[in-house]
Amino acid sequence: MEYTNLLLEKNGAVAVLTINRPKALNALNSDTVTELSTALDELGRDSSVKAVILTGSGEKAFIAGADISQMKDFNCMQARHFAQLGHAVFRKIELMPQPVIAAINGFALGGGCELAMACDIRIAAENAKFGQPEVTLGLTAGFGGTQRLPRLIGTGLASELLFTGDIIDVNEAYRIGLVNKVYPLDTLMEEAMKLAKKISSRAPVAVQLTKSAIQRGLNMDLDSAQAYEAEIFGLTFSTQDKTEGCSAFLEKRKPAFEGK
Ligand code: CO8
Repeated sequence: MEYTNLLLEKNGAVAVLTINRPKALNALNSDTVTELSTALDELGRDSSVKAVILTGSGEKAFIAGADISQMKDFNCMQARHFAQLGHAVFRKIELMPQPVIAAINGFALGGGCELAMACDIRIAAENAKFGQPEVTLGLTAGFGGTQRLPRLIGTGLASELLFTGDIIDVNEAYRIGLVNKVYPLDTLMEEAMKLAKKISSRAPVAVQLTKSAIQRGLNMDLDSAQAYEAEIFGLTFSTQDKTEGCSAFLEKRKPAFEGK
């Protein structure tokens, strides 16, 4: 599939999805969000892909937010539809089988910060900056920021960021747990690839079931979530990968997982 605002490349079992509107600092207009939806469906169906890296084009921005030039003319109904489109597409990231790593190579503001938060893992470059500046535009966060930010960093810190619209640097983002690791910009993609390849080398079914347990479990009470965990734990015992992984350990050799 050809995309206008995205680049989709594959490197072995790792797919790299790049938001490619560098002149607008990769701002998300509705066409880009729609293309993202199609690309996520394509990747989710592709069993050769074991991990995905999501990043932005250029050296300045991951994504500088929703496209303000498009949004400024929205009426209430169009704004609501755009928010709902973002919700549905970002949720696909959480519910697709493969882990998604956000490689944040610059500004991650508004919808950009919200997209990063929908990814399973966030790593960032030293120039990355984060924030939900919607209140400085007379808006609220609309792509899940009011929900995912408190879940990730706690209500107090999230409220401060959402009420002030303050932009924080990568050190603060690391301190509050918004990103896992910080790297020089010129090594960010290499590090993202290393992490994606490490994940891809693990038993694929187990990794995908783990993601499902994390994402589904977050919306359940503890008893239901643990019951779900027990079910998927049991399911791994029907896989060849479990037989191979346990045998390889006992035979003191590296496992050769086939994702079955
Ligand atoms: N939308 C559209 N264009 C953008 C955006 C954006 N979010 N961000 C940057 N651009 C454009 C600029 O207009 C500029 O275009 P041009 O060259 O044609 O003038 C180009 O990108 C480069 O930007 P700057 O010249 O401004 O670059 P600076 O280095 O001076 O500044 C900043 C970089 C600080 C990132 C600055 O561009 C900025 O503040 N951008 C806006 C950040 C922002 O407010 N983001 C939040 C947007 S609102 C949002 O995301 C809501 C999400 C939920 C939507 C819900 C649906 C209704």
